[in-house]
Amino acid sequence: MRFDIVTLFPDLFDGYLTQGLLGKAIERNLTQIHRHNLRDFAPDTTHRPVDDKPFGGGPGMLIQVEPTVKCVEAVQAQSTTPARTILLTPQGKRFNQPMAEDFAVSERLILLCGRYEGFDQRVTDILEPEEVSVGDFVLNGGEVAAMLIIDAVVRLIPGVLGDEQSNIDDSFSRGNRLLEFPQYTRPREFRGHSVPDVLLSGDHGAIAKWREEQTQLRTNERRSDLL
Ligand code: 6GU
Repeated sequence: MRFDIVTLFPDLFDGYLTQGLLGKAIERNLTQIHRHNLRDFAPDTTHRPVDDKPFGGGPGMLIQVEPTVKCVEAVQAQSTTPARTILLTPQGKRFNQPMAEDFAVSERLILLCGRYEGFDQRVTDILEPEEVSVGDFVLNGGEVAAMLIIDAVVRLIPGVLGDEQSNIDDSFSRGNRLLEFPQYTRPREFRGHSVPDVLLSGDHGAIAKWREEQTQLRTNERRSDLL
């Protein structure tokens, strides 16, 4: 699966793309992640501005339509596989696990990261991207949202996780939409805090029952909207 990130700050992704699970997935060619600098598509090649003041007035600057549309068209043309285009904006549809699962079955995603007050409306009118938000808060730009989406999607690509089971058990996946039960590892006791006896009992039936109860309890306490 290929991701194309369109951004004014491609270097923001440097560490993110080389570390951990994602770094491994790229090394193993399970995913390809390309970055594209919007500034490369600025019509004025001396100072390469890509933003301007909104018509009608108002605070801040908007990303202009020309470099954005040209950049996305150039990226689309790099492959014969058509890409789904995602525009990251707090005005979008809220990202969640079913959306991640839906993205994970597409071969190519273009992620358009906004900055400033967002994009000229004609970017949406012309490219007809899917507008996606990662939550009810405002970020300085779409880059962190793009990382979040890539993170959630890449781990659903077959072979990325060591244990294929581990994303079936994840909270919010299609198999289990409740919160996860608490887990413990060694030592058995730390500063008077002990591992629950049942987990040391070797009674697999009792362990499964305890975990199920903990899932219900936790979900009820923290996210009763999921029940
Ligand atoms: Cl996708 N972008 C920005 N700038 N802020 C956000 C967001 C996206 N999702 C939630 N807040």
